[in-house]
Amino acid sequence: MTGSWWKSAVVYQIYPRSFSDSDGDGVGDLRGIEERLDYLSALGVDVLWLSPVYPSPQDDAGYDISDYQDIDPVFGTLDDFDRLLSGVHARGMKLIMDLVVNHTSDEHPWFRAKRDWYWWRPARPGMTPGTPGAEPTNWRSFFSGPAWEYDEESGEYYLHLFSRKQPDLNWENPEVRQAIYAMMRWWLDRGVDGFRMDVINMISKDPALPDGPGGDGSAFYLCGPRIHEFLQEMHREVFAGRERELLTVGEMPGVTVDQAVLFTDPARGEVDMVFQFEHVNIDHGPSKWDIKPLDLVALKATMNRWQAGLASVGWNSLYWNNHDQPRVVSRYGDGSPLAAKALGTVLHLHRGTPYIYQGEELGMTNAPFETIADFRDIESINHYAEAGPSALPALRARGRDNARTPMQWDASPHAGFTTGTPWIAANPNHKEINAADAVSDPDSVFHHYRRLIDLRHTEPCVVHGDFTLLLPDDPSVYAFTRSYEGTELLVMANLSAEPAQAAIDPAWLDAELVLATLPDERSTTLRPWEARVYRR
Ligand code: ISL
Repeated sequence: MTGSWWKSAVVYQIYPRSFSDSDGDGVGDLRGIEERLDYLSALGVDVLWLSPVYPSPQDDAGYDISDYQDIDPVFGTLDDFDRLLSGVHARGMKLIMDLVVNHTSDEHPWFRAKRDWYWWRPARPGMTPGTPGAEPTNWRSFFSGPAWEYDEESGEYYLHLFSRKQPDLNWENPEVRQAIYAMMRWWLDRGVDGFRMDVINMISKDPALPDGPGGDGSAFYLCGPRIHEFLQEMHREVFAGRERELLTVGEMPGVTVDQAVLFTDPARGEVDMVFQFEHVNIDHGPSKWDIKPLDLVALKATMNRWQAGLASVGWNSLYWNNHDQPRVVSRYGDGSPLAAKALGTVLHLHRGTPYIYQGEELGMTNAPFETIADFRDIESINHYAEAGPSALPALRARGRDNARTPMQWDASPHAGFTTGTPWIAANPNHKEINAADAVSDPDSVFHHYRRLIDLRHTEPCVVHGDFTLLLPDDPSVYAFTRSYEGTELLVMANLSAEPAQAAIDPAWLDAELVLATLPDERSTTLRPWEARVYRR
């Protein structure tokens, strides 16, 4: 909204539960975030995105909201929020909120008072309500089991694409939409700078709610019939005419490039950018637990398709990590600081707005979960209940809790996150990987990320340059150029543990080496996990 200021911005995602605990109750909070603002400002990020801090039974770690216009006591108060927001603004940063309006908590007062704001359906004809298989459709929930919960009292079922404590709102009802727009205006009037919109491409459903193949109803709720109409209405009702610089980013599982062009075409007034999922879905089968090794050629191909598809209209968001994904340095890297730098370099030099997830700038890794008792996430716990102990290797590799262990501030107990007992154990590697050490070491992942952010702020080619993928079939080297008004950048990274010969024009070795993760050897051979950026 208002120009395209966000094209040169870098966004930092905070997962408040796990960021910084000021009061020793083991859960991060708003005052904890406030105490860390100078760290974020030193990193150089422009925008902070807060995962949900609203009152919530915390069934899905805050993505089940029971009051949209308050703060959960575990995180603080509205006064704490206002103080945090002014601290963010005082440092020249912005703050966006998580907007979770595909569903509420079943403990939101709306769920009892406003039955027709949700999706209710009778049992399948001829079946006894409440018995297995009698659900209105065969849809499966993202968190295992059917997407329908039986309600004894009314004898009907309600739809929940996520947990049974997250009933889906019925956006067909105009009262629902107006209530949400009013709530969004309330936050903007309070001073927030925009929203990250949770599963926003699921708000329009085919009202017939037909059965889907194998229980997959996604054809009837992903980018449904009225999705563009709803987002355009939201834009008019909430954002249009506001003079401030705002940011909207829609989380959209299953979105295609063609749809993303429509969602992000500024002329259509929908959202500024979307989170797509192709690049984080390529290392598994139809189920996220069916894990496969990374195919780098396929990763480059999908990234390239998104770069090309949004080159002239629309805009990309760029991310490796968030609170739902395992840590990229463990997933697409080998867990080392060098791999963290290489992956960061590749991502940040694409065209689009980069998102950093807390701890990514330290090279934080997946966690050494041993038994199911080490996990906290409903998705992992439900999957284990359904699939049994054989699910553990996949949970360890891909479980969302990998992203949710405490932010590693220092080498002290619990990584300096809390003086109490953390709600989930800190990764023992905080003795080696932590912010205190990283900030004082000019060669750290942290300082590399700081330089990447600085390059975006100072080199227009990073923001605006055309993107050309090189060596698409090379299984180890990720290389591309960017070009803008006579400036050309070459990015090349060896995303493997073996030396790799980069088949690029050796004349590039005479260009200015803008960023490098290893000492300059003026060679087209890249050392394991080495990354370089040249400019000419
Ligand atoms: O995490 C996922 C992969 O298992 C996704 O399916 C994820 O559930 C999906 O991306 C939607 O995520 C968002 O909505 C969920 C919430 O649990 C996630 O944390 C949130 O990012 C429901 O609100």
